[in-house]
Amino acid sequence: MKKITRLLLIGALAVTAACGGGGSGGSGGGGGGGDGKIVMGFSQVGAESGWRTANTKSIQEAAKEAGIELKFSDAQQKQENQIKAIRSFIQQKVDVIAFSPVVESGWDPVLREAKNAGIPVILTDRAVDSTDTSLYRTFLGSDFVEEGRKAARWLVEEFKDDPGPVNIVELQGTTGSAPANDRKAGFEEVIASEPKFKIVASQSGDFTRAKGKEVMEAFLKSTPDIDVLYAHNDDMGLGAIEAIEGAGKVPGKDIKIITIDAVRDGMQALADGKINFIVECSPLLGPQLMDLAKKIVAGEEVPARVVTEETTFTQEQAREVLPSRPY
Ligand code: GZL
Repeated sequence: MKKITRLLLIGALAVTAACGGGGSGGSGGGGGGGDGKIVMGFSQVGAESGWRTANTKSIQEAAKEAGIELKFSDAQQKQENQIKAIRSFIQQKVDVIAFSPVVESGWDPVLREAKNAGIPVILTDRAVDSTDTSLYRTFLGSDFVEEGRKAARWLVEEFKDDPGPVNIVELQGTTGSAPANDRKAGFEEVIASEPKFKIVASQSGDFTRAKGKEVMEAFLKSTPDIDVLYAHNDDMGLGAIEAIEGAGKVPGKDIKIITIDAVRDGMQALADGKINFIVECSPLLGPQLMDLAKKIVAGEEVPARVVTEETTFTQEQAREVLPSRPY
């Protein structure tokens, strides 16, 4: 009789261990924090732009609101710092890891380490090019290809009565990043059907105002007859405006400018007529990210892809919405 009792007891203990809630390593259930709180390790790209600042604020405020303990790391736009941070989160046995990958490639080894540690990973803002989609649970962020298409569709309409050639210079985002690759692809896909549009120069401005100004100064020296600037974010466009004015030209008139993001400074320049069109890319991902994290830690299914809603702005629309813009 004793033997049967012992076997039943062992079986019961084994079942409890397998279904045990929470605890570190995101095995579902509660959180890893001592007080049952979910602990999230977040690796942020850096602080390179107004968009990034707004994104960081959204994540930090949403974590507080959701009662999630946030371990936040700023990678200063270096992939090796993000990999170090993710390894540190694994060591600390957080319940869930979220990050915005600064570039698309080179993530499989560290994501496999997180998977082997039983810690779920959420991609937010930018994607990775891993073919093994089991390495992360979901990707929350914009459709950058569509953002590039929206920019080009406005350009085609704006220049529909112009026989061309229409000479375009392009300030690309961070080399190798998903937004830079995809915004370029979407834009080129749409102008491909209109041979009058020519990208006569294209270079990375690393999503920063300073670099955008520097590269635009070089474009203005080396490239005659620039009709349009397509900048992958507002910050590079704002830096380019300084260069254009420094060259004695009028931004928004001598050179039409299209940017992406719609942060406050960009919207102000749009309202002032220095930018002609902005495609919105929402940084306010915090609340959705925390909701996804809670569901994943609780063992619930989540969609593999969550696309953020966003729109576009003309100069007139910018003047209307500026007073109520949250960032
Ligand atoms: C887009 C984001 C980009 C922004 C830039 O989701 O990754 O990075 O467009 C930011 O402003 O630097």
